[in-house]
Amino acid sequence: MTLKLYYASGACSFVPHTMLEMAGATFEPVAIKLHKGEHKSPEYLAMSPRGQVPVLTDGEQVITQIVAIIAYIDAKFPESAFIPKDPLGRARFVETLAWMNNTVHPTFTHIFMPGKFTDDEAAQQAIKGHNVGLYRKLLAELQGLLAKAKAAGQDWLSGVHCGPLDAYALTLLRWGGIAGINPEDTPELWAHVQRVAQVPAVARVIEREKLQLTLYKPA
Ligand SMILES: N[C@@H](CCC(=O)N[C@@H](CS)C(=O)NCC(=O)O)C(=O)O
Repeated sequence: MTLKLYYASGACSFVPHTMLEMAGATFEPVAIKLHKGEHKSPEYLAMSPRGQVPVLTDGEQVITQIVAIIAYIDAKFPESAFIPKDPLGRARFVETLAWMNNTVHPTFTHIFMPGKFTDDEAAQQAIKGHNVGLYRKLLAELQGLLAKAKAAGQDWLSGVHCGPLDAYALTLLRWGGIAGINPEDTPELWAHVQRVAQVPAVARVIEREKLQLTLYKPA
């Protein structure tokens, strides 16, 4: 069965994209241009009615939602040990992943796509401004989680090696730059992200997606 990953450059799909590269999986990366609305095309919606990336297909099976895709790739490539096996390590991994996916990520959606939440343009500006403040605090919290991991002797957020939580951290910090947040405001997190970017499998995805690590432009 052929694995296909539908991804958009710089989007949250970066996380499973790096996992597939780290696992040395044979897969077809399919680029979707969100700015051109390719995720809302009839063909794409017929495949995945939620109209978002990432989507992983394995033969006839269509899997959406980062959390489910991460769990699937982990189970398919057990030798990559993406998710810790011990009960507490596993719970801590899912705890951070869930928080990234259900709290930090949607906060950025309010900044990047405020039109999803209201048609009122003035309200969109207010939503955006308010969420930039929240996002700044969440990045500081993420830096705190990294410090905690390091204090516990872990070099990576994901555990003993670079993994999905580290790729998600890179994505979230990069998005901070789009929101006008200087990565230097969270220097330990920024240093970590630069280290994540040098992991060969991650570097290959950065190249394929043609990403700049920071999009921050001083005002
Ligand atoms: N809850 C979804 C969120 C996916 C998501 O927000 N994807 C974004 C890119 S980062 C997207 O496709 N946005 C386009 C849209 O929602 O119209 C998941 O975990 O996979």
